[in-house]
Amino acid sequence: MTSNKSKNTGKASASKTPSPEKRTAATKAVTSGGKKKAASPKAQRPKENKRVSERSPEFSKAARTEVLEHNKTYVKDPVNASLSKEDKIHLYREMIRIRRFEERTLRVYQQGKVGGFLHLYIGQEAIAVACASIMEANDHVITAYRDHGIGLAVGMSMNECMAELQGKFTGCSKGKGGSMHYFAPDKRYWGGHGIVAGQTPLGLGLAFALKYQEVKGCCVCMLGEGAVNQGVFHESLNLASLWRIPVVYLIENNGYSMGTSQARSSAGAILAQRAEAYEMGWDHGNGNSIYEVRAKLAKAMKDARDNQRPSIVEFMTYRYRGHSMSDPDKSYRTKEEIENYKKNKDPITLFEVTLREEGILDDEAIKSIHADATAEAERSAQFADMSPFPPPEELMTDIYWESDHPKQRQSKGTLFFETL
Ligand SMILES: Cc1ncc(C[n+]2csc(CCOP(=O)(O)OP(=O)(O)O)c2C)c(N)n1
Ligand SMILES: [Mg+2]
Repeated sequence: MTSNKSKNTGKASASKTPSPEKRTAATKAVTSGGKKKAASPKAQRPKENKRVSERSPEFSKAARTEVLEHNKTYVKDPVNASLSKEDKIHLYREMIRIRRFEERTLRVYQQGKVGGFLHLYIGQEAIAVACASIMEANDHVITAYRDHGIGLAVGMSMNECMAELQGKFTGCSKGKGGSMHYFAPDKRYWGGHGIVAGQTPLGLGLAFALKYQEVKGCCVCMLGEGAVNQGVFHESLNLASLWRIPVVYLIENNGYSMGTSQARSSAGAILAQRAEAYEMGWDHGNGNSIYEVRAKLAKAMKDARDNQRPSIVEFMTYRYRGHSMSDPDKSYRTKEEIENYKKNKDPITLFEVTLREEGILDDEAIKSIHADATAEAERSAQFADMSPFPPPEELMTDIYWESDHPKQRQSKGTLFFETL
């Protein structure tokens, strides 16, 4: 086992960032603490919502000026300066694909075809797409249950994702995982985990394996801001720093853990700063700006790969929909707050404005990208409808008691070391 006690230099990789935006969350008591017995997702299913597109038609002038000014800095970062016109269109397309997919899953859920929960990623697309776009050949990624966005971004097909949601055999986990358990080991994507912060020691383990095998790479471990107070996260940070494990903890700070705002649950404004306690690097930025996420995350990942320096990078973002489909989303935040994000900070609109300004996108191209993504999502819903459920004997496969030893293995899954 490799142990390395030399110290990281703390804030070295942190850039000067403004205080996180003050969120105007309503502070009224919420029900997510567990007093009310959770009704089944089906029972709480909201009525069919006709307006499924989250795309805001108007984008304020002030917001437009702000984003163009903001991106002037980040477009020059080497990781962005090297992007071709096609690369940029690809990033834009991937964000649209995620949004259209999520909107389609919402309808599928409302039609009663999804068992269990459904946590939508709408509003957070820039982070997943940025992350996948800078992963190198030996980099890995793992996340929590809000896992559709990164799944599509690393290259999973809408078909296998949509089928998984509906418990179909053609799904990525043969219909046995559902929304919270997307996996694509061939793409070095390790899921899809329902226990808050449960993925944080696993991400550490993936990164440790890289170090142990002397493979140059890193693991990006995504987590919500609600996971930072879990003990296991701190145990993971401790070992990451002590053994210099190439892991990057990427906090997607959408302001809420279920119905609890950050202000009500966590001490300190910038959560990534907690890295200092472990002598790790940290950074903080705007998660709605894909250029900024790419610039800051690329730096952290490079530091992990090249110098075995783990870090925490936190990006401020927002989810437009409730925590999950069973969240009526009425008691803990205001409609105005949600509208403000859609209207002025939407990651897709921000990038669209930027790419128009750069002369890369025009009305026609935008229209066709949207139409393609909508059609692809529609096809995936049809694919899932036509797919079979797993046969009963599948109940006894892919379960924990199966040996992982190469000679005794019964499962057909992919093990981590086989991907190296
Ligand atoms: C250990 C544990 N405690 C509680 C829960 C219930 N729970 C599910 S999601 C969630 C909120 C997490 O919020 P955050 O980490 O901010 O992620 P987000 O949903 O915003 O993406 C909670 C408390 C759980 N799944 N696991
Ligand atoms: Mg959150």
